[in-house]
Amino acid sequence: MQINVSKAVSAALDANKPVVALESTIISHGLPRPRNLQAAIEFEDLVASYGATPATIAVLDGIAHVGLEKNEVERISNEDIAKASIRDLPILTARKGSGATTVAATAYLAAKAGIKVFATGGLGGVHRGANESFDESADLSAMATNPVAIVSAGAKSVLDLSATLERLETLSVPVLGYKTNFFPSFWLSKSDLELDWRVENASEIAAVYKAQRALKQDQGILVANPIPEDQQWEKEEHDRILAEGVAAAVAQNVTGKAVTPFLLSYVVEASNGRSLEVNLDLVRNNIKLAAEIAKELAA
Ligand code: PSU
Ligand code: MN
Repeated sequence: MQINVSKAVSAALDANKPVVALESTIISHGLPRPRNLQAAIEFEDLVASYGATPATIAVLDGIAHVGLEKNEVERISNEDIAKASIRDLPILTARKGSGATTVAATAYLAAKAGIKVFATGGLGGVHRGANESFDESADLSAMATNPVAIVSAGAKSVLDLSATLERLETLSVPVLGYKTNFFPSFWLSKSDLELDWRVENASEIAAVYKAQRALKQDQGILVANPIPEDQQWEKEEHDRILAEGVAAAVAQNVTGKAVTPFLLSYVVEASNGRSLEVNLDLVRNNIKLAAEIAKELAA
């Protein structure tokens, strides 16, 4: 597949300056219009404000773009484009189609372009009821094969977080709790799942990343970065609306790649936008840490 690295991103990579990858599925399928365009621009500006170059990644007309121009950011926000995981990339290439890349596809393309750090909202994972549905995000297997540090507020609490951590263990993906001993639960700062490893700063994370390369391992790192407690969603409302959303997905027979966008938009509506504000805040929080890690790795 042809990968077009934007001028700004390739200049930064050539000069060994910090670069942070951003995904496009969250823009096209995770956030409602027209708020999504505003968010896409804000995320890029935030990366830049922390001294790194943003590289939003998407597939446009069969070509993978690493770093988007302004009109391309508008395209992923306003056009109805497919949600694209790794397995969709060859199909979009053959058909000259467009796709918003998931965490999995973004990590894959970032790694190909030589980008080491990626900020998202929440990683995909094992869905509740996966013992019957087999619904496990390709984000997990992608983390096992792409050497990118992904900064995420844990995984979405609509998932089976315990099973998600078990799979990450099987896949040999290190999970580092940033200033926490517990796996964050996306809109909530913590779950009751304890992590093996806690780190206090970006330089510790960069050291693990470098050690992984020295060991010639193919895995990335999941940096579990909790939203600050005073910004999290109120637990009672969170638990109630999530249970409703999961039940609605089952009742309406939502399956496959439609599940995550369905649940996200369900909770945004049911919470009158409260979950959306928390979602945006946790991405902002992840971008800050990702930029710090990218700067450590470029130093
Ligand atoms: N995190 C967010 N919003 C999102 C997603 C993650 O804050 O929309 C997206 C990511 O692109 C992730 C995808 O890769 O949800 C997971 O989808 P699935 O469960 O179908 O693999
Ligand atoms: Mn799935």
